[in-house]
Amino acid sequence: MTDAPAMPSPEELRELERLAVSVATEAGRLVLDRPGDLGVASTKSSGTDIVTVMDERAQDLIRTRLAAARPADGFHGEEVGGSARAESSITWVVDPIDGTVNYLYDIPAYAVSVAAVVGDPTVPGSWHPVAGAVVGPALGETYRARVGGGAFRRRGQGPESAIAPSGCTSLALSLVGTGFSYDAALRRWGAQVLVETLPLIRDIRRIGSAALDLCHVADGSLDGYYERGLNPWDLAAGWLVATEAGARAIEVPTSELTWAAAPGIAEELERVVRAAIGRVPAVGQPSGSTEG
Ligand code: LIP
Repeated sequence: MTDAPAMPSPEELRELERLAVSVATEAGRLVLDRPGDLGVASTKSSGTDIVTVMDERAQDLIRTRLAAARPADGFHGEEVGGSARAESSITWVVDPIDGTVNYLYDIPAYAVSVAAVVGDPTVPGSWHPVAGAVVGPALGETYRARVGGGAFRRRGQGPESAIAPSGCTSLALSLVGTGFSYDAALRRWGAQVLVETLPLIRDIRRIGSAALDLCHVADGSLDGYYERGLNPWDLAAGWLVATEAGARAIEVPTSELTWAAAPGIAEELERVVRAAIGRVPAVGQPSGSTEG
């Protein structure tokens, strides 16, 4: 890992967090109101990896608001055109609708994820979220966190409260979230890992949004979560919310394997998942060969 990038001042961290909440909340209202065409604008890595018109509109709104507030910052968004190098030390990593398929099917488990990171999010292991927000507009949930500031959730118009992971200490009694790639071969691989893991836990939940999965580990509504093949925009804000809430997680947000868990099961969950990964032949490898 390259030298740790400089950390913003406490005042700047508060400003970054406030801005993340503000733009994610505004984009959440736009997405929830669903003006105009809900249709699929295009597909990306596969026929099921969709971009809705609202993904693009929400990303445009977020990018416009962030550029007006902090013009020197970089931008790294999920949708087309979502990239600009930073002239400051901050890059915004944005998923305008995480859980896009849920959104398309009007299933409420989707979220706007906005994170300010230091380092370069296009270089694995070289970046770190420092402030962020995850807004689930259909769920009425707003999560926020900044480095050293803890993690908070607001439900509807209710009071904001500090959140913490569950007290689960038994993997066999743990409720674990996961997800699967849009790529068919990786989905088959993910299902094989699940076959190895499922008998060892209470049950699995496939919610369909990594950002919400990570926030649900942060507030204890999941005991753990793992997934491979995510992009920085899926996990940047949720990873910070989980770690600031006191969950254990992979030390640097990475798409190789994202995991987060209540402290009481973290070590065991990571060990079990990595062992399952080791037993399942890597995609494209002959059976019997595995990747760690
Ligand atoms: C989604 C992730 C989810 C994963 C889905 C998809 P998107 O992101 O949040 O965890 O399992 O396959 O990648 O594409 O909805 O922004």
